[in-house]
Amino acid sequence: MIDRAYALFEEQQQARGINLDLVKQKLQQLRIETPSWGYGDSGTRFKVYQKNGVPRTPLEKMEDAAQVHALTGLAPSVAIHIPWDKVEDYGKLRSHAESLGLRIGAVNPNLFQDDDYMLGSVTNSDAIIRRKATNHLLECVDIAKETGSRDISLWFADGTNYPGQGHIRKRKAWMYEALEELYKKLIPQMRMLIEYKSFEPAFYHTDLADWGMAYQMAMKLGPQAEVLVDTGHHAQGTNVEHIVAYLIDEKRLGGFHFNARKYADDDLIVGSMNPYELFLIFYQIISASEDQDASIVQTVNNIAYMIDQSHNIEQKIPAMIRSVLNVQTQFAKALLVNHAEVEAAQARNDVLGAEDAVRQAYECDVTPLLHMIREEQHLPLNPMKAYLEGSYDQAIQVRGKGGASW
Ligand code: PSV
Ligand code: MN
Ligand code: MN
Repeated sequence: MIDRAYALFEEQQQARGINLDLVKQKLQQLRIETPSWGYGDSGTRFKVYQKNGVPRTPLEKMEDAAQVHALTGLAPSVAIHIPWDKVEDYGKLRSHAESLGLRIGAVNPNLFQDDDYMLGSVTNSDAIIRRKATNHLLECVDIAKETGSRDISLWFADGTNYPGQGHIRKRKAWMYEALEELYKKLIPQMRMLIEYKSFEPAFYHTDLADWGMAYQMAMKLGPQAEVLVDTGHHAQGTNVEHIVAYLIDEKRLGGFHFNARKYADDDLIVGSMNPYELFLIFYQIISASEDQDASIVQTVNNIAYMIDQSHNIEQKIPAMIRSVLNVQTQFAKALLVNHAEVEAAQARNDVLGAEDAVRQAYECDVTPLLHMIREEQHLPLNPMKAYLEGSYDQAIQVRGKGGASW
């Protein structure tokens, strides 16, 4: 059945001029990092619902993440958040992850859950608080060395609520000062990824509000600083794939935080609201991966695909499986764009022809392709079903309620 469906799919794609061997090779290389905080209890400012079976420790978060990887083959690394994932011995956390077939990914400092940071962390007008915040950033580099992590992933809640509340230019200088100190502590194989967000928790101004500000900081800092695009951190209607193409071209796109949004930074399951946007992001990335310029290709190869999801009412592990699979589906579809066809249409200024060539790939049903890839890797054809029918969920119920939360 799988073979028959795949044979038909192959025939159809060959007729469209697509080399499926290459597509399969790229699909097999796709890796998505899941966030430790996506496994713990989280919610909105109104309520955090405590779920039964939620991990109680960072070690248990790794165990849950290992399920996602075991069933999908797509998620071999886990981002950690300090101090949410604070442990005595990071070497132990690392070996626990490795014993489960995982590795520890990006280290995320937390500069937003301490009373001292109410008016800013690295941009606070009080030098003592700025020092404390910068020390935390430096501590995260030490942790990354122990966990073997390449990336320090930075998101700052810093901003103000009212005009005049803070000195915007002084805060900009303080932000740079802290980032520069962090940059100097990175070892050569490390990177810092600078995330931006236009609003929330501050509502008048945010110190790193958009990709341009993050990019400018990265440029001033040096080649180990890059921009992280969180898909939920833009104003409604922003063309995120344009930002992606621009940053790749400038060789400063370091990674993503994928999630879905309807209104604001909703942190919903990836691909649940606007899968076409995700497809178009991958279309830009894949098109850049075929560039003649080797440094563009290298930028693309180093992009960290990460999920940043916060579950309020969802079951944690299935929600993560859904996200990871949705990323894979849109990536697979984007691999089916016939770039020569798009370029030919562009060359004749054929607006509708170009749009059609891109959309055609999105409209393909990639199920036979994904089934074949999973079968070849000895994975369940339907990882979600396999999880729901398996015994893991039952086994973790003994953890009870009141597990780790953010
Ligand atoms: C807050 O907006 C946020 O969702 C950022 O996107 C961070 O990456 C994440 O929390 C974890 O700190
Ligand atoms: Mn994020
Ligand atoms: Mn966010």
